[in-house]
Amino acid sequence: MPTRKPLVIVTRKLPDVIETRMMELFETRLNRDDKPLAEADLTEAVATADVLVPTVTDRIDKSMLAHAGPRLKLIASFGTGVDHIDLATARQRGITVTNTPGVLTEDTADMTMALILAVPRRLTEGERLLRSGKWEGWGPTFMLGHRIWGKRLGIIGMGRIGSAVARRARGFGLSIHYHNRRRVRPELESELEATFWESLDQMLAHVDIISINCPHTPATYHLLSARRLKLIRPHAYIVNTSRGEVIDENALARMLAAKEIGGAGLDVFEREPAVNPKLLQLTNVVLLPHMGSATMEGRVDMGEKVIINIKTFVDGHAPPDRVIETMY
Ligand code: 8YV
Repeated sequence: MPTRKPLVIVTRKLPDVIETRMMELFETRLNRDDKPLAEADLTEAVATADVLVPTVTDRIDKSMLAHAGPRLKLIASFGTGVDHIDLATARQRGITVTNTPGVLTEDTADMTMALILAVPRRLTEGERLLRSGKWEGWGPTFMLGHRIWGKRLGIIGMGRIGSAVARRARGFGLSIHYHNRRRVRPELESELEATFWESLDQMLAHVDIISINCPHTPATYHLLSARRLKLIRPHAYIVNTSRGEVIDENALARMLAAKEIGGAGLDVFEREPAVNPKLLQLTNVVLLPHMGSATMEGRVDMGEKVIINIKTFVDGHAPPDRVIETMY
């Protein structure tokens, strides 16, 4: 790293307090109007920065990294997921990648729990009806949803967020089932009274609510494929606060429309910000615009992490949140 202040290029608007601190510490180029960078502008940023601070909305793939200038040594991503960055190419080009894990766990778990509650209890459907002015008053069989207490929750990906979802879900009377690459520590399993399913197929056929909490990697792309979606019980619900790519969105929309799956709560989509038009027609889905971790506190914590990663790196130390490909 140079002895002058490093040029840090930030691709999106961050909280003011974070931008101010970055300006103090580094030569920082901000994106004040927050328009996602066009490909040419991102290319220019990659070619000139010492440190790039991208977000999930920037595709840093092999062809983008081919434009990396000799100065680019660190990509300090603002976010936990790193599926928008080609990690292997970054490594080959000697570029370190960091992310912001841990600080979004509780917020994302809250939003997951909110969707787990909202879909079976028809929360947004009821709200839409009331706002439309068509509510004619209470009735014994009006707006009946399904009970949450006593149902089985199947968590796909029992990492930090998956475990935080499980802790919340237990308070709502759900029993915890999970599928993960590795079985978790016995202490965690017994704390959560969680049942491990080595076979995802078998777990899918057994649970009432499915929550996706694994990262999107080549191994989890369309993990819920059309074939696997067919294993899910027709009354079951799917909640996804991870990445849209983990589910075959077309197949899901088709099956939801055909009532072959009970409902879905989706905060993420395969081609964001585009949403499969079929999903928009359905009443048995709750759709959110990727806001699982969107709290003021969370965004500031993420920004702090980005700053710490940059500062330690430019001071010649190993940044705390270095992303290693084998972690994914
Ligand atoms: C972030 C997320 O808001 O951190 C992640 O992986 O999905 C989001 O909650 C976004 O990625 C910021 O880049």
